[in-house]
Amino acid sequence: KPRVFSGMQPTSESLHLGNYLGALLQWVRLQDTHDAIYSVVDLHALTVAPDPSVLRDRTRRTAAQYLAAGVDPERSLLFVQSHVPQHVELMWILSTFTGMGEAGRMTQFKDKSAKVGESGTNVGLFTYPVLMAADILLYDTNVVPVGEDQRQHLELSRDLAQRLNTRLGEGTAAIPEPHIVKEVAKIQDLQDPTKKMSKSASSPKGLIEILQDPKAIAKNIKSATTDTETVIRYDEDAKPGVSNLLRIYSAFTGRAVDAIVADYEGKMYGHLKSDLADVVVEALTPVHDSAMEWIESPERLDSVLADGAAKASAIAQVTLDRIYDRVGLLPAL
Ligand code: AQP
Repeated sequence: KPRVFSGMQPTSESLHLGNYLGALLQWVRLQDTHDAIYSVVDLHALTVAPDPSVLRDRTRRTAAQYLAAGVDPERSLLFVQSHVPQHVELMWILSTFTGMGEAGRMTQFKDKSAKVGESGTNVGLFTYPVLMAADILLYDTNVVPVGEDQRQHLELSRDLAQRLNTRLGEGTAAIPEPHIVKEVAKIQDLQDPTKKMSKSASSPKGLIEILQDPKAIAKNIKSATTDTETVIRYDEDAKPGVSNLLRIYSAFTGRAVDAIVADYEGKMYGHLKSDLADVVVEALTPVHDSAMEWIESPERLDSVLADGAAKASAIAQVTLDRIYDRVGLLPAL
């Protein structure tokens, strides 16, 4: 079976709808056809200097949400990145294959460091995509399900894999393919639908969070920014707000956007929002409840994570040994 790998950072109390539709639901689907490995990438989260007292809790909460959404530990490996030390070891090797200019062109680094200014940024934020490449290449990953915002990072992972094969011989690294589902790859902020829904940049009203109170979810949907027209139709440029709501509606119901638009002919934005709020709350309630059960049984959760880390580490060590050997490191006796 082809291998799928992906991860998310434990940088908030709850994942948002972009994380859920753009990534997590794709992870769940790919388990049927792929050998799946999913990680809570806590080392990546250190780049934003999280409060140490909340990071551990958010790491468990993020894993709980993976499980609640349908990542099945019987079929997939689920682990915390810092439990598998090979990620950092491979990252060092890859950093020696990465050009300064190449890393400096990453738009996420440019955007995030521009916000905090050069003195507020850190080297970890700069090398973030190299650690991400290590995450991916360590498992000889074929497919990486992510949202649109990660496309450029994935391109770097592919370039690094190709470079390893050119310099160290074919078969050194597998070349990963992005799995980006166009319709859900960029869920927009409800308040500012020209921007992506984001853990760090969205206002609380711009977000829909999996673990949010259903009333707050409905309220945020009902106060979503639309436009001054009154017609419900799909037009990403002229009507980004309405188009975003239609895409979310379509993702949850499995119905085509055109069919939804036809249903709402002659109706008002308020109708669409109110129905969408019901659809989203109904779909997220079982996920919310299951996540809370996992969060309330940390021993059970930690045992799933320990099992995942042991198995992931065994796979990772094989890749790391191969690459250490090919770059010419002397094996320890
Ligand atoms: N708005 C989005 N629409 C679709 N997919 C999205 N993803 C994130 N936002 C959207 C995808 O969710 C995964 C989360 O990866 P991450 O934890 O590394 O977070 P991120 O990409 O940095 O995005 P966030 O969650 O909104 O955080 P910030 O605020 O830091 O930008 C990835 O697969 C991502 O593509």
